[in-house]
Amino acid sequence: MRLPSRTRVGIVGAGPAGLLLARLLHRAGVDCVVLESREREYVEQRQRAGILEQATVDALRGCGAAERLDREGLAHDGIELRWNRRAYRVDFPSLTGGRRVWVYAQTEVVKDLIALDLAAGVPLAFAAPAVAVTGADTDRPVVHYRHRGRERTLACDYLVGCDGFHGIVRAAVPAAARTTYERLHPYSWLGVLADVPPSCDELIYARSPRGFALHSLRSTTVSRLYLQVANGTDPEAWSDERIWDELDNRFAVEGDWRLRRGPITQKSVLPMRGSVTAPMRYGSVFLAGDAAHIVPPTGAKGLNLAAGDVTALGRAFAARYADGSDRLLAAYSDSRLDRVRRAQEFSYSLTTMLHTDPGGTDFDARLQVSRLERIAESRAARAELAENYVGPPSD
Ligand code: RFL
Ligand code: PHB
Repeated sequence: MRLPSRTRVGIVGAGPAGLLLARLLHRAGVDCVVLESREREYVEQRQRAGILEQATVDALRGCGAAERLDREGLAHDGIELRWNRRAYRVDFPSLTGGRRVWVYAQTEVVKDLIALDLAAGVPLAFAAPAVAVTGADTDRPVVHYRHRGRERTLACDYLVGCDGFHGIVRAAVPAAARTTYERLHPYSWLGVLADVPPSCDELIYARSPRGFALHSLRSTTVSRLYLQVANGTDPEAWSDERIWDELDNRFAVEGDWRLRRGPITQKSVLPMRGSVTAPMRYGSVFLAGDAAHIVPPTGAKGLNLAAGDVTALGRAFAARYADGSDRLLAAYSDSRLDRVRRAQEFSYSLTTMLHTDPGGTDFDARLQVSRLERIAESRAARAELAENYVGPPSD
């Protein structure tokens, strides 16, 4: 594929944010170019999110990217909370006016979007790392990147950093023009993928004195499980048997529920952090998705926030090129930061309710149990959890 040296919207990063934005822009007739540092195979296999909110599903449907999701995605109407050997189900539709979530892996969203973008002829280059941005404060930002052994440039009207937490676009905004707000939690997740049918119909979030555990799934034959571990944990220090024993212990519940065991095919450790960079716009440069904000994965919000950001940007660029209106572009940062703050608060509150703080005391543990019991007792507390979990209705 020949890559143009100029375009209207330059996009750095072909994760869900960059790929969905490219799809939306293509449908709106706005030229764009996507530069991705990794190979296609790597991007398509990277294990990450599993839960899509209604608004994300609607956004994918709205741009014709949900054909396989509608066939293979699993609609989920609730989650189970566990603590003190007790299980409690939170039902979403009855608490949120009918909303629910979908289990459809990020790997599959990414595969679907790559296939559609390439079939539509969107210039999407893999193994093309952006190395620098110049002219961020002008109306002609330029991305410098490498491709097939050559140094190249892409001049754009607008540049969107969809290059994740470790990307380079955020760093192109002068330090004095941005502020990053951050909270690193004193624990991480050990995430595993196992070739075994899920042991539950719905996700299980468990608080135990030994730490948090989550049972999720990728399909009817593949389970996805997470364990709270100490920061700096080496995944190889955890044998399969130790992982299953620890999961058994943390999910323990009255009654005859059993955790199915099977071969573990992948293990990785991820730190738990909340981070927001504001504003999300500087001159002609915009930040979207993990490039602008990270949430601890407990609330399953990261991918959904990324999709929300680019849905707003797609609309704003469409308006800009249809009738010259900058109104939506001007509103982007403030309106998205409102949403991001809500998701941060929810993710923080779920995280701190369910994880064992290594510096915490019995007092803190009792407060956590009290918060869980309040959810079981009060419809209002359940509705608060459910509304945040399923996310806002699509607009
Ligand atoms: P991504 O997916 O990190 O994509 C960024 C892309 O940019 C590329 N890149 C560059 N390309 C060119 N030049 C450069 N200099 C570049 N630097 C980087 C990278 O290679 C990459 O392809 O960011 P994006 O698109 O904003 O998407 C965000 C989501 O990936 C992320 O928020 C979620 O995965 C978070 N998350 C979850 N979110 C949910 O909504 N629901 C979940 O259930 C959920 N579970 C999770 C998660 C994240 C996890 N991890 C591993 C962090 C579970 C886990 C375990
Ligand atoms: C996942 O399936 O990877 C997953 C599900 C729910 C979360 C986090 C991760 O809260």
